[in-house]
Amino acid sequence: NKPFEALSVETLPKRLGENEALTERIGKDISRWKVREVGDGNLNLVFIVEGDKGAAVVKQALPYVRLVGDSWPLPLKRSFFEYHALTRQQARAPGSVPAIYHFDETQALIVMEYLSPPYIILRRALIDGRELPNLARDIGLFMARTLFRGSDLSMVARERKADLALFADNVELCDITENLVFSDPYFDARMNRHTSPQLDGLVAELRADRDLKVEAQRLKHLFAANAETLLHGDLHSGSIMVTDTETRMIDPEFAFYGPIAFDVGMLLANFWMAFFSQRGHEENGSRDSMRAYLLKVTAETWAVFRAEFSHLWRTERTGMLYQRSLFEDQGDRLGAEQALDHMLSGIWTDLLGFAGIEVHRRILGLAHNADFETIADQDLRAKCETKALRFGRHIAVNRRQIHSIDEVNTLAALIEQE
Ligand code: SR1
Ligand code: MG
Repeated sequence: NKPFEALSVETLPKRLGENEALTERIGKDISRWKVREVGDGNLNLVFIVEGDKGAAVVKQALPYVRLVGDSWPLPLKRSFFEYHALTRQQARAPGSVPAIYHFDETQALIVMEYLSPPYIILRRALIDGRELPNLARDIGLFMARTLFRGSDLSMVARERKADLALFADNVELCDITENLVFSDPYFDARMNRHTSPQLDGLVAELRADRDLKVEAQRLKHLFAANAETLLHGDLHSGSIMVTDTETRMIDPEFAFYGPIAFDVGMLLANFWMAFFSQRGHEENGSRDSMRAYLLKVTAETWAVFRAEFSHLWRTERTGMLYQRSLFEDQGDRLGAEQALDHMLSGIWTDLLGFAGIEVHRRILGLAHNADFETIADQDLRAKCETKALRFGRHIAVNRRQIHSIDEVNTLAALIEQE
C-alpha cells in the first residue's frame, strides 16, 4: 500500500487508471477522462470523473480541515466511518444513498455513484425557492429506517455493541460537533464569527442566557452519552441531494452512535433556517408560498418519521428492548404502544433542543449556511438571522413545554412576521 497522497485533477487519472471499480463504470481509456474538483464542503476533496462509458465521484479525505487549512489536522479515518455508515444506510434504507463502488482506506477515498444533474444540493434548491413534493416523505422514511434499524430496538445486541465499538473511534469528528455545535456559540470562542455586526447585542444576550447555556450543555451530554443508534451525524440540507422527485443522503462522515433525536433535530433546524432566510431571497417575487411549503415540510417530515418509526416498532421490534415476549406475546398490545408513545415523546422533546442550538451555531459559530450567507443586503440578512436566533432560543429552552409541530410552526410564523 502506497502511503496517503492527496489526489489532484492532474494526478487522478494516472493514479486511479487501473482501478477496476472505476474503469468498469467510466471506461479504461484515461486519455478520455475528464476530471473536475467540485468539493465545496468544509472538509474533503470531491472529484467528478467522466469517461467514455459514464461518470463517478471520487471523494477523498484530507488530513486537515479544508475550511481552515493544515493548522487544523483531522484524521483520514473519517473516510472509513463514512464508508461504513453508507453501507449500513444502504442496507437499512435501500436506495436512499449513492451506490458505493470502491473504498481505499489508506488513500481515504471512496468511489461512488455520480448523482448527475438535475441532482443538486438541497440547500441550493431551497434557496432557489423550489418546492419538492417528495422531500418530506423521503427524508422522514430515511431517518425512521436508519435510526430504528441501527438501534437496540432492532439489532442483535452483540452486533450492535460491536458496531458501537467500531464507530466509537470517530472521536475527532464528534469533537467538532461537541465544540462547534454545543459550546462555541455561547462564549467568545476563537473560531466564532457572525458576519452581521447588527447581531452583536443579541449575541451578548445569548451568551449571558443561563437557561440557554445549561440547556445546550444538557443536550451536549445527551449527544455524548446516549449511544442509542447509528446516526448520520451531519444531516443538514448540504448533506442531501435532490431532483424534483428524488432524494439521496450523502456525506455521513460524522456517523457515530448517539441519540435518535439528533439527526431529526438537525434536519428540521435546516428547514426552519431555510424558512427564516426566504425573506432575503425575494428579488424575483414573494416567497410566501415557499415559506408555507417549508413549514409544511417540517410537519410532514415529522409525521412521516413518526408513522414509519411506529410501523417498524410494531413489525420489526426484534432487538433486546421492549421485547415482544413482555407485551404482544402476552396479549398486551397496549403496553408496547405505551412504550412507543414514551419513546416518541422523548425524541420530540430532544429534537427541539438539538434544532434550536443547530440554528445558533450556523449563525454564530464557524460553519455558516448559504441560506443566510447569500443574502446580499446586510440589514435584511441580519433581520433574518435575528429572527432565527430568537426562534432557536425559544424552542431549545422551552422544549418540554412545546407539544406539537404545529405549535412550533405557529411560533416560527409569528416571529418571521415581526
Ligand atoms: C470544521 S467542520 C464544520 C462543519 O462542517 C461539517 O459539515 C459539519 O457540519 C461541521 O460541524
Ligand atoms: Mg459534510
